[in-house]
Amino acid sequence: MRALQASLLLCVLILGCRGWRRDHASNTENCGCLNDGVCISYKYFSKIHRCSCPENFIGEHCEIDISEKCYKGNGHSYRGMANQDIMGRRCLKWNSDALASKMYHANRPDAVKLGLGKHNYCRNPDNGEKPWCFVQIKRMQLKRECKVQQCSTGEKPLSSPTEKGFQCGHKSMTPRFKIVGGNTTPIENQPWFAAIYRKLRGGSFSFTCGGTLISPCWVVSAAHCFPKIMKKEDYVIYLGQSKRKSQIDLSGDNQFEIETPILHENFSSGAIAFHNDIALLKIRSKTGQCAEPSRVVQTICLPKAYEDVPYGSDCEVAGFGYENQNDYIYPEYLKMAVVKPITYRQCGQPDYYGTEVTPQMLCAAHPEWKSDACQGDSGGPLVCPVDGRMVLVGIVSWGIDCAAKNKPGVYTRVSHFLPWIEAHTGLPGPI
Ligand code: 4AZ
Repeated sequence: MRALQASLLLCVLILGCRGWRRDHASNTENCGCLNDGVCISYKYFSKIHRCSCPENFIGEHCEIDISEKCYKGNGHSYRGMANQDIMGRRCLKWNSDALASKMYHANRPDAVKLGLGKHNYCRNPDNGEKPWCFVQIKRMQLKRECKVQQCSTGEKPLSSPTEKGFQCGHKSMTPRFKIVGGNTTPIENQPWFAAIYRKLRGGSFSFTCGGTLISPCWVVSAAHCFPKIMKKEDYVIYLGQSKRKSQIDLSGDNQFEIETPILHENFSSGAIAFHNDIALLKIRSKTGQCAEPSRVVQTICLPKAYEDVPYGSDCEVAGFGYENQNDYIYPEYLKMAVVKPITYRQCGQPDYYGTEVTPQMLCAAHPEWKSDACQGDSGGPLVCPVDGRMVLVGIVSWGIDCAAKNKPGVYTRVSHFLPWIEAHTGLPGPI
């Protein structure tokens, strides 16, 4: 390192750098220049390399973008130069000795990939909510969110959390045939599905409800899955699993705990219905990270506020719920069924649910009452296709029996809770 600096100084002072030559072929091996930076070596000392950066980029690897004034999505790819926390405190350099014992610092093997280096610019290496940095507060180095704006993205068709690497509503695999009755499905076909387990009195865990990943750090579920007597420590959430867990593995991949549970403040139970049956769960892994995208983990798109999919759309409900109403064990593998949303008017008929159903709810059923959500599917997703992507239209909430004539499944109508979701997660509105 020192030799390189000395030679650069020599070059600048004596030779005016005319001795540097482009060295395209060895770019990746020798320099690792990013953003179209070109690896150059000094012709008299050909083992000495550096990156020559295009306009707007600086840094050893041209990794810093001086023109990036705001961050996109959750800022995982932000490479700008904001360097203060929201209180205006100066960020510590990622290579400072004080951060050596932290999880994120400039000496990690993947530091360049994460945007960490010999600088104090805000980054989001853990794929959290927004760029952050460490600041010195008394004798501690604490992680703090940064003073940096999210880029405004203008009007796009869906509210789609587009955090780096996630492509909401896209499946990595679609079954070749259309599933009509309920059927077993690999998680790749429902990669937003979250399985929620609850601690039993003996200390073991048992499957309790479904949920849906709406952004790297947030799962949405039903409020009735979280009785007041339970603590957040009593739950474990898994993403990316086709098979229901009969035991919780401690080192589990894609295993999350609840950092913050937010139950709707007006949640209540009626005679048979649940009202405002929605909960947001901020998730984090044992190492403090949010979800990472993969073939088996994907976010779902959110609908636009108060906008519905057409009645009669082929929507999908997924879960580990009972296969028949009188069952007493949950299936081993994830299942899904195709159901169609029906109008509030029809669902409110006296032979359906009468006045129990409200406009904050959405009913959906199989036209011949052959498939439905059932006990244990609560909290899970009802997703429908919109412009080639899947959108979260409902959250499994309640119903009389399962697949019974004139008794559709009833779902929390997500489009009516979009302002509530935005207010509590800070997720961007329709983008
Ligand atoms: C339940 O108990 C439940 N058929 C969820 C959905 C339906 C019935 C029961 C809809 O979790």
